[in-house]
Amino acid sequence: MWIPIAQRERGRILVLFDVDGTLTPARKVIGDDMRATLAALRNKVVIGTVGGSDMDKQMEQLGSDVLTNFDYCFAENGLVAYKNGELIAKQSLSAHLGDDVLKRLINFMLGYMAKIDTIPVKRGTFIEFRNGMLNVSPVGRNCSQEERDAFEKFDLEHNIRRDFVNALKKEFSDVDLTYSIGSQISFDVFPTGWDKTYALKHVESEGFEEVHFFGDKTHEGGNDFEIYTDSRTIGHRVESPEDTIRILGELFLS
Ligand code: M1P
Repeated sequence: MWIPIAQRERGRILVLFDVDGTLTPARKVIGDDMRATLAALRNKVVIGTVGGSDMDKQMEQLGSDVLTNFDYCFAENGLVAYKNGELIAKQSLSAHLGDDVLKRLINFMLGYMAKIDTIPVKRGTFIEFRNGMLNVSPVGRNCSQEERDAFEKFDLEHNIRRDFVNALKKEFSDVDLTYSIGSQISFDVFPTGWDKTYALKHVESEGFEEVHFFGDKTHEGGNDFEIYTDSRTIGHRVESPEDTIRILGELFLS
């Protein structure tokens, strides 16, 4: 059982975490060391997730008890937001963009992907329609772990995702969209401003004295960049979940 926020030693401090590459290896499950570190941390400060993925994937990776193990869970960059296990906000991409724009976008993406012939394999689920974003994967989201790793390597050499994003930017210069290459096989597309800083809207009125953010994709174009460089956060760049544990130890647990 965790200590109520008011009784935590440093309960005016909020520590937010990216998921893939920060709390877990990309798309894999959380380790026992990280679980124990977060449980100890939660006795001192307030903790939350800010993932690019949807809530189902946070549950797969962080456990079905994720909503009770974190004070805040922000999925899809905070477009879906939970506080103390309760849903507090949900954004809608279709309401924001309108179906005409969405259809144009999806038709273009499917057409573009149909013409990519260089990648070694294609599987299924090329576009995942989420509450607040489209997640687009040229290899297909239901590829195996081996195919996922192979695509990432291939993409590093051949820039499939970078070229795809450039084509989208050109074709949809009239729509204010942001394209974010988050992890291994896909990129996210969402209205500009709906990046991870969106999650900060939900904590602004809570009066935290410090908001820390831990992430691995903090370079420009990475999906942690905006929140990591935001003036409202103290950003920590990590190389891996082990690195996150090390920095937490130094800052909060020693
Ligand atoms: O959390 C980072 C990214 O994780 C997944 O990326 P990929 O499947 O390409 O490894 C996706 O869920 C993506 O939306 C998310 O940004």
